[in-house]
Amino acid sequence: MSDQNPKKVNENSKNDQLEQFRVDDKGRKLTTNQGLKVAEDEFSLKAGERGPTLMEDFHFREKMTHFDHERIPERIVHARGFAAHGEFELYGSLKDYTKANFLRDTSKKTPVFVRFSTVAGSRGSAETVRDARGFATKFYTEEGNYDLVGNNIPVFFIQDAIKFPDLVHALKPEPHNEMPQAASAHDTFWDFVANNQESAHMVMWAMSDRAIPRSFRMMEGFGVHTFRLVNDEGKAHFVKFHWKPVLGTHSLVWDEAQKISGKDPDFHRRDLWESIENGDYPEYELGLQIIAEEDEFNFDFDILDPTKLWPEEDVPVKLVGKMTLNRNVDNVFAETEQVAFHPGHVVPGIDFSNDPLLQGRLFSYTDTQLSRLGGPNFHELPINRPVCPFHNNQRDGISRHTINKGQVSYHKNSLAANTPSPTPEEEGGYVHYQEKVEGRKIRSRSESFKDHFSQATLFWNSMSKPEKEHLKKAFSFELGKVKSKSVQQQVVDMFANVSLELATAFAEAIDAVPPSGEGSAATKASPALSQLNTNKSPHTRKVGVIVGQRVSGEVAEILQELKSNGIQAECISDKLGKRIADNGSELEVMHTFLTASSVLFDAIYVVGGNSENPMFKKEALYFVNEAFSHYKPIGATHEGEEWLSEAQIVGNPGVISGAGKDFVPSFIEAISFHRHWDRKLV
Ligand code: HDE
Repeated sequence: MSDQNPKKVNENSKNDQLEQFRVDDKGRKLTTNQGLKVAEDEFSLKAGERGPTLMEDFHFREKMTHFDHERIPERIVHARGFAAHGEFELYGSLKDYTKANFLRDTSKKTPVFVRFSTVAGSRGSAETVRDARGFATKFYTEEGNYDLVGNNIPVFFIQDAIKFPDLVHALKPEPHNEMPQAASAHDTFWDFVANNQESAHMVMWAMSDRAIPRSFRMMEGFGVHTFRLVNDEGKAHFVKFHWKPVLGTHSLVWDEAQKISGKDPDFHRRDLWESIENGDYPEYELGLQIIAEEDEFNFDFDILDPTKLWPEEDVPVKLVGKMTLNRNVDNVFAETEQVAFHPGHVVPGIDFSNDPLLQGRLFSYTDTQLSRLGGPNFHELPINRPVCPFHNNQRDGISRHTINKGQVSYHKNSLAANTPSPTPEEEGGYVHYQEKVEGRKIRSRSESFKDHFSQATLFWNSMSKPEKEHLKKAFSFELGKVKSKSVQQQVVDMFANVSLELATAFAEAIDAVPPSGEGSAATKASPALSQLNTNKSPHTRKVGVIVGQRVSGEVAEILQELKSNGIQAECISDKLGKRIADNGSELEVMHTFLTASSVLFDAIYVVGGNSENPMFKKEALYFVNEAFSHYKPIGATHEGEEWLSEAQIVGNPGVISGAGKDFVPSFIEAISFHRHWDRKLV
């Protein structure tokens, strides 16, 4: 939790810049876009009261034309996204590794804008679908914008960018009937997987709990590719970027995720928005894994291969700074939708590697913005402008904002004393790392990219028992939706190379021929990959409190205690309104059984206390049983205690019942564990 006060945020230079574009229309006169005051806005100009509308009606045409174009083409991938502003602070100077100013000057707070997204779904799709999440950060540095355009999964499906259109065509809804929306559980995706086996490792991640995060605030971010950091002496190191959420990495369970898609399709954006509004600012630490250039070939994988991660036990993650998201956007379209990220937006001291996926991305992002944002001037949109000045000889084009003065728009020139002029490297001009490159022009893949299964098995070996069970179920679900028997069988046979146990389990579930052969003999594991080893904290967790018409004063005290531990307790009942506890304190019921659902909370606390409504207990027990089946912490006091006994769940892990001084600490501890997997479901 950050204690940043809002005043400091207002001092942020990006915010000052955006302020110039903010307009409040409230209380103003209605005008056309040319500033003409409008006398009538309800009737179009017609030839007679019952006559046709006239071409001359410039106001109608301006208003309607604008409306017709209020949607721009959505992003072809990552269409559904949500963003927030914040700042980045460095723990210590990284000058030994990089020239980048924002990574060496600890006195600086760099403004950032972060957009989280799903990949496959369209802009209106639900947020808790099974998918990778985009985690794109724009750092507005004094040396220009630096974009770290990452995902919440550290590897990718393919090794070469030329395959990206194929991957996305296979993943997106099938073209003949545009189904299914925001889902990989269909024939073309799995056909792609089986026939492009480099996807094995990322498929393991996509079928794991990582693909159904509890919150944007509780997921890791990864730059995926290997990049370079370059220092003042021109020495380079290979680097991988990580974001580590301070609250830990936590996920939903699949049944819950599916239900949330209906109950609250905006679940992730609501969570981010409300946390920031409440002052519970999401925080992520920036981590670097660094490999010296001389060690490039000392690994059993190619460090340029984006289907490979660097196990954290072999190459430790050095935490170098912290990002805090502390301000919601003013307007989703102007900021979140129009922001344009690009992995090629770098600053001196950050450079690329020859990862063939990264190389292709360096072309794609500008190209896609040209059609998505309508032309070459999208860098002038307020959210995309750097905070430092920018000058060059680029001119004109659709929606140009800048009014470039003067007669000269070419380099070199004498009429403007050869300005704008290049900056030498020593003074901060960007110079590409002078890597030696040699080779024939060929289309092929290096031998060192051909091992597709070792790290998929490493991932499997690193999972805890419940995580392995979730993987088996996810594969069984996804392939259970595939219609082609041949594709199902190909996938079983492919994943037998990763784990015989996994492939056998889902082969059985989908009635495919069980895999034969030995399976993988690899035993290496990386404990850092299991979410069971993540940070645990009760902070910002949401508890649904089921209360009736009568509430004991003790309950009000318990809720107060939960709140003072950073937990959000929200009351649910059969009717909205205030409840006066028997000690005189007041509770506000914010949700009813109709508007709330157990899946929207991290934990349930049942108090009870309603004898008049015969359905009350039934509704309360529905919440309890559902939360129990999703392994959530459940607390009960007063009448709720009896109800838990009736539900026969008392004594299970994470089920805390009985008023008394131990209740609150035990319940908080249970909440901090997130889920209680060693529970026997009845
Ligand atoms: Fe992207 N990707 N991508 N991608 N990507 C886009 O750019 C692309 C890849 C990522 O919130 C597009 O502005 C290619 C990896 C994020 O605005 C497009 C390849 C990673 C976002 C594009 C990849 C990403 C995008 C669509 C394979 C993680 C959303 C709209 C070579 C490291 C950014 C846009 C936002 C968006 C191309 C693979 C992350 C089409 C060709 C790997 C987070 O340009």
